Order: sequence, then structure tokens, then C-alpha cells
Amino acid sequence: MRDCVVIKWGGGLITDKEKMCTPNMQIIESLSNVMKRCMDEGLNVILVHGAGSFGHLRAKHWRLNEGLLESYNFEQQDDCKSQKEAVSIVRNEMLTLNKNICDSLKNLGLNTSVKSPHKWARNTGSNFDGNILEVFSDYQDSICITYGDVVDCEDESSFGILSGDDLVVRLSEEIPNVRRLVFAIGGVDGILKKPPESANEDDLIEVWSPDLKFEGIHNTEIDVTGGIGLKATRGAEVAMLGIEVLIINGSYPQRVFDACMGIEVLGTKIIA
Ligand code: IP8
Repeated sequence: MRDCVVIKWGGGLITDKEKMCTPNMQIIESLSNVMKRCMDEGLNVILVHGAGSFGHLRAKHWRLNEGLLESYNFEQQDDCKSQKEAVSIVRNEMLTLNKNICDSLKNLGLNTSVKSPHKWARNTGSNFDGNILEVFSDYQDSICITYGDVVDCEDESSFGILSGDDLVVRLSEEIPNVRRLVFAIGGVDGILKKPPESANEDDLIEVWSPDLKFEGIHNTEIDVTGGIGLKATRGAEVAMLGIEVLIINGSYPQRVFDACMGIEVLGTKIIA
């Protein structure tokens, strides 16, 4: 059995987070090349991607992370009049981002198999309901791809946001032979001791465990999920299983490749 790596492409890395629904094709293509190199080296890779400007902006306006808010008086948008409509628009936006990614991988001759969470997962958080082993049964034949999405919930909230950071936990736990989990993020080299604007290269935390505090940035103006803090927490859950967990700067393709291959690389290693 080949070793398997779960990689999360952060939404802030693969999109322009300030501009509604704008992919960063240059980064997506460079990350796709890394995927090909990893497969050529004999790894199985499962890809999880975030939403960036394809999901967070509209989900934020319509407070989709809080579920159905029947009595709240939302400001309507030209192309969207209700939370229910926003759910289906955000799902479609995610399918569009996903298509950009699949096309880029297919252009390199790679097989892709998309697993849209709204079709197979229920409820939010890393203990969401969904049969990982069944849904991802073809992970040894194709690059299985999933992503943060709006999913149905069984309680009165009716729907909610399942983050890619939650999906990676369950994939790492349940898919046999996952050796490594890599978070490729945008703009920073890993977890920093201070917010990025005031940090210098000495502020990179090379090894992080949950007892170490840091002033993570979480752009609450834009993000409906948890930013770097959620990655760190979820990463520690995975590290507990003896799986190597790294947070690295995804703008450097060689770092992404080295991280996937288990070669020493600049970034933050998470230990339980
Ligand atoms: O960027 C968020 O997923 P994440 C998904 O992986 C949506 O946290 C639709 C906002």
C-alpha cells in the first residue's frame, strides 16, 4: 500500500480573499504541479480545499455558519434574497472553485474524483456524520478532492458550514496509511508568535503544541470558519494519532513538495 498524504489548500492561498469569487490560478497551477510530482514519487494524495472568496464573503453576509435565522431581517443582495437562496448560491460557488482546481489537475493528466460534502456529509465540526471509507473508497486510483461546504444539519439550525479543517481530521483518522497532514496556507510561513504585520522571521513557531499560546489572526470580517486557530487545534487532534502535521507557506512549491514527502522544511510542525 502506498503512503497517503492529506493536503489542505487554504482558501486564502488559492483565491483573492478580498474580491468575490476570484481564483488565484497561478497558485492553483503551481500546487497542481506539486500534486503531480508527489504522485510520480509514489504517494497517494487526498486534496481538501478551502473556500476563500468563493464562500466566506456570502456566507458571512447571510450568517450561514449560524444556521437558519428565521426572524433575522437580512439586507437583501441583488442576486440573493434569503438565507435558503444563499445556501444554494454558496454551494454553486464552491463547485465553480472546485472545477477550476479539477481542470488544472486534469491538464496535467491527473484523474480526479470530487466528493462534494453537501451530497454525503451532515452536521458540522470534526465529528460530522459521513461515511468516509465508503465515499473515499477510490482514493488509491484518483486524487479524491473535497472542500469546505454548506451542509444540511439534523437539528433546528437546518444547515451549517463544514470547514475543510474539520474534513482533514476525519480523513486522517479514517483513511488507512495516512502518514502526513499538510496545511498549505497563504501569506505566512506557519504559526507566528505575533500577528503577521508585526512579526519578523524570528517569530515563526517551528514546533507548536496546544500548551503554547499565540496571537493568531482570524479575519472575522471575511471568515466564517476558524482561521489559523482552527487549523492548529485540528492539527493537534491529528498529531495525537501519530500522524505528522505541518503548516507551511503554500506560495513556495518546493516547500509544499518537501512537506508532503516528509523532507525537513520551513514551517510549523504540530505535536500533540
Ligand atoms: O475555508 C469554508 O471552508 P474552509 C466553507 O475550509 C465555506 O474553512 C462555504 C465558507
